[in-house]
Amino acid sequence: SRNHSKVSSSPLALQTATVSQPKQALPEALGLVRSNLSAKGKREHQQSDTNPPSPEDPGRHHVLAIDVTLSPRDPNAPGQFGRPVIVPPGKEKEAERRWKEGNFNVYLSDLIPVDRAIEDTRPAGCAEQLVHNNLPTTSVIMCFVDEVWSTLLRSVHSVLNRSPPHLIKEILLVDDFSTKDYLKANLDAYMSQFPKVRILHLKERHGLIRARLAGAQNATGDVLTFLDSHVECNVGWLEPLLERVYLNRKKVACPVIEVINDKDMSYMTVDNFQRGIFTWPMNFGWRTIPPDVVAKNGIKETDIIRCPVMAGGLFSIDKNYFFELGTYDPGLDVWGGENMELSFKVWMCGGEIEIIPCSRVGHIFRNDNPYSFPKDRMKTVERNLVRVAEVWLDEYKELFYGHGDHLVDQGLDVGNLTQQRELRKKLKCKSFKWYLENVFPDLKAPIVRAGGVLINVALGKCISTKNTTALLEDCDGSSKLQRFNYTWLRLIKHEDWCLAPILDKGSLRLHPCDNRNTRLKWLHKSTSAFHPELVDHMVFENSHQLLCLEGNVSQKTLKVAACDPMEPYQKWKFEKYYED
Ligand code: UD2
Ligand code: MN
Repeated sequence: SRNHSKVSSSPLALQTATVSQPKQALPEALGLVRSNLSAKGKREHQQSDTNPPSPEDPGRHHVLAIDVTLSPRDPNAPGQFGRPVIVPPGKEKEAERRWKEGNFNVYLSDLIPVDRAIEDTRPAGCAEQLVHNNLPTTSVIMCFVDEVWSTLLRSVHSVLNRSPPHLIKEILLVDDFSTKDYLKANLDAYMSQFPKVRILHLKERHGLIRARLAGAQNATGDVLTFLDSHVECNVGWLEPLLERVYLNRKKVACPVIEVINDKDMSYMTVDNFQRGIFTWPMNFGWRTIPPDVVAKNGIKETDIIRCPVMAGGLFSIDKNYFFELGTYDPGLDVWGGENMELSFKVWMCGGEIEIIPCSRVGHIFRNDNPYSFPKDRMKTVERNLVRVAEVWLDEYKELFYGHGDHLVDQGLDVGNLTQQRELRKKLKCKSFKWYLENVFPDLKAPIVRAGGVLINVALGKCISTKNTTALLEDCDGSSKLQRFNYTWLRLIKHEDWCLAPILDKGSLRLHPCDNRNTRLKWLHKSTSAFHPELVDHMVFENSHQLLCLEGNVSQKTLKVAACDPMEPYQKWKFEKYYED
């Protein structure tokens, strides 16, 4: 049967960074301090007087602590200051029913103010940091499809309320062909009260990647700042990002992504020292820098963290640099993989990706996309990842294919890649090997899964090559003829020759290797996922049956026979396994 191991190769929504207990805000106390401010009538966009005195440096200033919501109209409103909210008695059913509108607690989002205050979660020291006076302006680009009304508004208000106005060239809302009536009827009118907000209505569904490109092409600011449409930007979020881009236009700056709880809408902070990483087959994740490394290197909470990959949704990038890099691969559809693509591209082509701990933006993490995919969801994400792997991973793409099950094996069309490959050449980007050694040395990326001699466990004999055949011999670890590599694409390779399950008078045939030839693919160890009893076997999967490689007792010959979990002569072992 073709019942392969169903290893999900791509989660369909971003997972949360590890979350610690929310800092216990003292809302009352904060409210007090904040009402004091409002007593002076400061409800305009201006620097609050909580800022420390100006530094000596004439070219720089302390990060502006602009927050128009410091003294909210209604301090007792639900969700105010990022507090958790409870669904009122009797409304549970309604809240439950509305969950699916956004795959989070939509009812509560509608209940809390669109301009609520949230706690300043920046680490100590951030407010005292200096940034340049002449920072570049930015276009904030927010793509959305059928976003929940109150959530979309809260995202926009958080930008307007907590950013220095002179740095916001515009807020570009890219409507990726939303279908919801409330958006069609009200969005343009609502946003028309904010001169800086522009709406771009796409004429067909582009998916978030091409929607961002449409935004970028229409942007007039120096820097592009991408945000999801269900976020809340925190105090002082923007300047630290722009400062990095200003210092070096090839830096891509990401805020710490905090958590707007999907159930109670509370604003929660996340653990410090987390890097954006990926594991095979290219799943994005967070990895905390180990405490001893933090201690040994004296890393501070405010220190910038270099990341092998970015989460994808929230970042600032110099506009011209983005276009120099060839933007995203426009062949990527709907959702997924574009964060990998841009991350590899940036690092391998001379840039850097950083998380800036003094910049913090909350995001609603959902367990599933709330919108539909024009084509099959799994196939869409898979196709995107294959495009990335084929253009950027070099020989390491085998690790991508070897982990989990891949639909390309079943004839998935990933489209033309010529332009993307040419772009990489034109930009003279470094190799993926360079990336692994210099940017992500802690990624386990053995190019083969196993290697050395291949022993028949029960017979204690090894496979040896003779011209274009292979047979059993006494093991000799020093003999070149007995060296094999088992690759992630499941080939058993001796140099450029591969073991084929074809017998010729007791010997196995060797064929020129071909990564795409399924007739050369052996399952070993990885079989455990769907046939745990055959884990030590060397399985060849024919169209309708499983065959196993078997050694012949007291002879040098080999055979291919029906798999039998109890048959000791069917058990094989490589000298060395590189998997963990
Ligand atoms: C994460 C990223 C997201 C994107 C994605 C991988 C964060 C916080 N989020 O997933 O930005 O990089 O990984 O692709 O890092 N959208 C459209 N058209 C579509 C689909 C989505 O405009 O066809 C919008 C959507 O409304 C949202 C944004 O794109 O504002 C990102 O989508 P998401 O929130 O479903 O992705 P998320 O956060 O799970
Ligand atoms: Mn999102």
